[in-house]
Amino acid sequence: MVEVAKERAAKDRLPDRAHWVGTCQQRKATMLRKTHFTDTPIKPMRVYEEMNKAFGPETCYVSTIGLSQIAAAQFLHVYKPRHWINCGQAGPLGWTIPAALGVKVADPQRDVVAVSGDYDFQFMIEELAVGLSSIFLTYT
Ligand SMILES: Cc1ncc(C[n+]2csc(CCOP(=O)(O)OP(=O)(O)O)c2C)c(N)n1
Repeated sequence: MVEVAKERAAKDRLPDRAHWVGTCQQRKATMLRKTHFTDTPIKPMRVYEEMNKAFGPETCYVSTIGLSQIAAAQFLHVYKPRHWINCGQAGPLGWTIPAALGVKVADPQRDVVAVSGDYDFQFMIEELAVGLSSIFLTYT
């Protein structure tokens, strides 16, 4: 597509979308999503806001699927490449715990935070025992 676009641009056959791009950029800059809520009972956004405060820029998040994962993708701040580990598409419930353990095994220095709903969590909860029985996870 890029090649075709370049060919068309060279022949002056590419529509000028600079105005549309400009309006998009202006909306992105001025219509920021509200993320700060102080309501009681607390809203999910508050949880992610506190997570952003608690976890540093080195944190690696692992999540599978569900509302908690969708909101995590929208509200958590991820600062580095490959620090948002998500199975993508129609994620299989239960993936989060073993995937998070796998990230820790692959890179023991990494701070790993698994974001999981209760249903996802219980699907493969036995993997916690696998983690506990090996050297990479300690119970405190
Ligand atoms: C093995 C499997 N079964 C069913 C689904 C369909 N499904 C996707 S999200 C979801 C609910 C997830 O609930 P929970 O893990 O508690 O997360 P929440 O949405 O509450 O954050 C279901 C049943 C799935 N993705 N994988």
